[in-house]
Amino acid sequence: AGCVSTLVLVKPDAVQRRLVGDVIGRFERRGFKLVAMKLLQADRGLLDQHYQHLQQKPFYPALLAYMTSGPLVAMVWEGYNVVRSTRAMVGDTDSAKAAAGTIRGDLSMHVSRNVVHASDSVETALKEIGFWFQRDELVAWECGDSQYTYG
Ligand code: YYY
Ligand code: MG
Repeated sequence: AGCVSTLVLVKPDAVQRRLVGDVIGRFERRGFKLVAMKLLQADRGLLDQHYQHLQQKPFYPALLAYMTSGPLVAMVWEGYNVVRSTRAMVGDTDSAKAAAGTIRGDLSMHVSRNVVHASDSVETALKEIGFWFQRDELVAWECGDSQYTYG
């Protein structure tokens, strides 16, 4: 809880399908503050760090191929309870089980092409932001609307 940050990746399928704006728009409209963003081609070393806990899974080679298949957009979003709230907005890992209204439930059919990543805990978020961003890429700025989004 509290005002924290989370890592969101708009995965290569979403970039190819021109869904970047849709995904960003959802987090913007929710009221979260964008503090870092870049388009990049991820390499294996970065993904091995990011998906450290999945390296022994049978689907890992396919996941790596997918995640390196084209550019993705990495972002850091900040706001009240942002880790938990973005996970709720993203929906179930398995797109077929993701509720309508969630990003995966609206924009994706299958677990292997599930459009977005969002950190799953505050501790994971801190680690993941460190994998994807340098400190000086995070921009500190004041939201003009903060008194209307926090209460
Ligand atoms: O955090 P989240 O993305 O919802 O799921 P994870 O369990 O961390 O798995 C990361 C990533 O791995 C998932 O978004 C798709 C892929 N994956 C897969 O391709 N097949 C599976 N059976 C499980 C996960
Ligand atoms: Mg995860």
